[in-house]
Amino acid sequence: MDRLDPLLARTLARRRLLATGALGLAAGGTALAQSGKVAQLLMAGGPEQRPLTSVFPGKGEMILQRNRPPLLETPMSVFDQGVFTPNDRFFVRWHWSDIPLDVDAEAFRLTITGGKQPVSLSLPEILKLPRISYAAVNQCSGNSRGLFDPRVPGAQWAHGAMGNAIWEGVALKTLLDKAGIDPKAAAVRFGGLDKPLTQVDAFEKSLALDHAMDGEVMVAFAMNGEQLPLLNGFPLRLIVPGWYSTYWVKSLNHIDLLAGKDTNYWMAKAYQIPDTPNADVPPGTTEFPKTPISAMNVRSWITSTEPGAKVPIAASLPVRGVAMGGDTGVKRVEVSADGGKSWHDAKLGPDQGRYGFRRFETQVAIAARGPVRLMSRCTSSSGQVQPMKANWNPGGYMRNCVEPCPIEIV
Ligand SMILES: Nc1nc2c(c(=O)[nH]1)N[C@H]1C(S)=C(S)[C@@H](COP(=O)(O)O)O[C@H]1N2
Ligand SMILES: [Mo]
Repeated sequence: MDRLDPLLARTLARRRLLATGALGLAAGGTALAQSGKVAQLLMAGGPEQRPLTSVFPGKGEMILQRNRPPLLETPMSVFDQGVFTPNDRFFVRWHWSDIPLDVDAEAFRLTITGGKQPVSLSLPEILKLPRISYAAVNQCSGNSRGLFDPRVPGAQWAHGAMGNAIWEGVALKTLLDKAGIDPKAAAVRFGGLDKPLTQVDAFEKSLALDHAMDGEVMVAFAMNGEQLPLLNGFPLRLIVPGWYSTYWVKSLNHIDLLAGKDTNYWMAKAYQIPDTPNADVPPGTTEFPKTPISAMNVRSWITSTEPGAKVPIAASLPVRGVAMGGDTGVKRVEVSADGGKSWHDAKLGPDQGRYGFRRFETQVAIAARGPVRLMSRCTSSSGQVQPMKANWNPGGYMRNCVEPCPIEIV
């Protein structure tokens, strides 16, 4: 028996997933019942509060950044609990408010146009194809944007617009081979069930043909062994391992092979970064050569302690966290307890593959009561090291500097 048969059964049973009222949409998107609990986030100007919410279907307690369309951030403490981010705590981001609130899994079709022949596949047909699976970090291009100084417009995320999961699905190549690649094809465009409310371009992204055909880019139907939560793209989403999640199109239902470059807004105008090392330009700069955002960079975060925490004095303090190499693995993580003057190597957790998180842990010695600046610094398998100085660009993209975690020993 196929081990994902229960998944198929659940997928097909899942016709109406969300009631509109549950998303607060019927009430105009404002009347979300709140618990009154707040999260304290360290942003560029100092600590800021955000409401915590548990009212979104399929989601546990999340930091509410915006409710229509939902922008839900994962609290950092979730990353301390394991290397994989549970589906019900995984962050959520949509651009347009007309998002799928229910999906008829039986009627659903994934179409491919622009190939030698048109393809239309039902979910049971897709679930019968050969599968691939790997761990990969899904990180928003603007993760940590709220730390940009000077501040920039856009979703004011702290560090929780990311998550690591085991994705399972069909290699995009397998699907494109079914369509047959026209020799003139240059790019592949992906779109989902969500729609803009006005006459503007739908959220569609594309990849160069050779990237789309690399055998790793995946059309996923499962996340951590379960069907995708509706808010994370049920029933299918694109996985582009090592690249920012702007390319990871959710509720994917159409794929188009294009003869030329994609000129739609989301490829040609949005998500452009400075074509400079680490997308860095002097603060305030607006004119620079641009290029579409692509691969992620090396990062790490301390998850065992929140910034601002008051920690009772002891001989040593355990420090844990998660690290990622970008589009390569993690080679090394160092930890500092003196604001970056001295560093020592942390112990790395099991290697989950080049695209996933890797946990690290160590103990730091505590000499006396008072303020301590904890830091972690990751080196990727390709030798990229997190810089001490933050990058800056007007889109608030690709932050990856060493993040200080100031605490107080009491
Ligand atoms: N269909 C669709 N897919 C989308 C988006 C969207 O607006 N619509 N947003 C993208 C962006 S910018 C991000 S950060 C991720 C967020 O994925 P998640 O909500 O599963 O965490 O979805 C990506 N895929
Ligand atoms: Mo994003």
